[in-house]
Amino acid sequence: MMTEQSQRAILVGVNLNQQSNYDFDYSMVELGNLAEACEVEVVGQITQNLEKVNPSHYIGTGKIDEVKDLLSMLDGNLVVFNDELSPSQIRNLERDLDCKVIDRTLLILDIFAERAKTREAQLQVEVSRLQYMLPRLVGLRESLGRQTGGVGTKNKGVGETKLELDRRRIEDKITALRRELDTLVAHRQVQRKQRKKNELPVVSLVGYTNAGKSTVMNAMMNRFNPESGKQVFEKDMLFATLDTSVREVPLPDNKSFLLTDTVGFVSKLPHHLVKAFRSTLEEVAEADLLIHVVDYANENREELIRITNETLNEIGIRDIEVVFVYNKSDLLDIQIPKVEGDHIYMSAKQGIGIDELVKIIRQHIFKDYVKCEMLIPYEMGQLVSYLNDHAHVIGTEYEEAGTKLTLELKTSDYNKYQQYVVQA
Ligand SMILES: Nc1nc2c(ncn2[C@@H]2O[C@H](COP(=O)(O)OP(=O)(O)OP(=O)(O)O)[C@@H](O)[C@H]2O)c(=O)[nH]1
Ligand SMILES: [Mg+2]
Repeated sequence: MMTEQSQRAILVGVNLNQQSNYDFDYSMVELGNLAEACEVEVVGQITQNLEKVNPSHYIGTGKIDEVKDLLSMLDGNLVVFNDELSPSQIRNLERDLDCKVIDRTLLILDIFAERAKTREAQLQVEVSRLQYMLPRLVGLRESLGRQTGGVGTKNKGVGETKLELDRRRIEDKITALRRELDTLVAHRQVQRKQRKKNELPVVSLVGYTNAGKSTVMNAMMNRFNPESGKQVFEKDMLFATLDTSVREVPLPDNKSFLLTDTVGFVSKLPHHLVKAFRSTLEEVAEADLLIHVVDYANENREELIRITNETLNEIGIRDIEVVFVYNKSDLLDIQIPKVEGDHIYMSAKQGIGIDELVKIIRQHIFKDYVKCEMLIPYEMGQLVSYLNDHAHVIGTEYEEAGTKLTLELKTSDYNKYQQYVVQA
C-alpha cells in the first residue's frame, strides 16, 4: 500500500486536554519515524490543542484549511493523523482535503505487514488489517468513485451490492485465516508444553521497540552458547522483531534457562494488533521472569517505560517479577556496568554487563535449587554422569562405598534421588 511513487506527507496531531502524563511532542516525533519506516517522506506538521475532538473531522474546521494550504505549499500528497480515525472521519477529511488520509494505526499495520516473516506473524497481521479495513470499505469505495468522476445515482444500487459482496468476502477471509492461525497456535502450545516438561525456567525480554532486546539475546548467546550460531535479527529500525524466538542459555554450572525475544511495543499500539498478537505474547505471560529492556539513552525513557508497562497490563501480564536493563548506557556518561538491586546499567552492544545481568537473573529463577552431598554406589555410574550434566557438581570424591558428590541440584532431582543423600 505504501510503495507507490514518492509520498510526501504532512503529519497532523491533536493534543487532547494537553495531558501532562503524556509526551505529545515525542509522539509526533515517533509518528514521523513510523512514516519514514514506511518510506513516506515527511514534509510538514500541524498540531492543535483541543478539549475534545471534532466528531466529523477529528481536527477543528479552521484547521482543515490550514492543512489544505500547507499541502499545496509543500506539494504534499498524503496526510497522516497521529490517532486512529473513524471511517467517516477519513471519508470527510479525504473529501475536504482532496488528498489521501491515513492514520497511525494503518502505518503500524503496514510496517508489521512488511516485516512479518513467519507464517504465524503474517497471519496475525493480515487478520488485523482486514479487521481494520472492514468498517472502512464504504470510504474506500467512495474515494474510488470520486476518482472515476463521482458516484452516479444510476450505479448506486450496483455499488451497494458490490459492497455487500466485498464485505462478505473479507469476513470469509478473516474466518479462514483465523482457522489457519489456530492450527499454528495449537502447534506452538504443544512445543511450549514440551519445554515446560524440561522444567527450565523461562525468562522473557520485553520493552519498547528498538530498545535492544534482540541485542541482549545475541549478547547472551555469544557469551554462553557461541557454538549454537543462533543469532536473532537486530537492527536500528522500528519493529525489527515480530516473531518470538526462544533460545536456551546454558550456564557454566549446568544451570540453564530459556530466553525469549519478542515483538516490541509502541505508543498507541492498535488494539486489533495487540489482540492478534496475543498468542505470540502468551509466551511472555508464562515467563518466570521478565527483563524489561530500556533504551536508557533515549531522553523519553520514562515515557517509554510507562507505555511498556501499560501494554503489559493490557495483555494481562501482572505479578511476574521484573528486572530492568538500562541498555545503551555506553552512550551516556556513566560508569558501566552498574548494578542497583534489580536494575542494571549496561551495554548489550558492547557486551558490558552480561555477567552481572546473569547474576541478577540467577537470584530470581534458581530459587528451587538445594545444596547437598550424595553417595552414589559405583554400579550407578549413569546417575553420576546424569548429575554431572544436569546439576552443579562442586566436588567429587571416590570412597569405598561409591562416588561422593558435593552438589547443587534442582529440588525435583533432589526428591527423586533422595535415597543417596548423605548430608543435606
Ligand atoms: N549504543 C548502543 N546501541 C545498542 C545497544 N543495544 C542495542 N543497540 C542498537 O539498537 C538498535 C536496536 O537494537 P535491537 O536489538 O534490534 O532492538 P529491539 O529491542 O530488539 O527492537 P525491536 O525488535 O524493533 O522491538 C540496533 O541498532 C542495536 O545495534 C547498546 O547497548 N548500545
Ligand atoms: Mg528485536
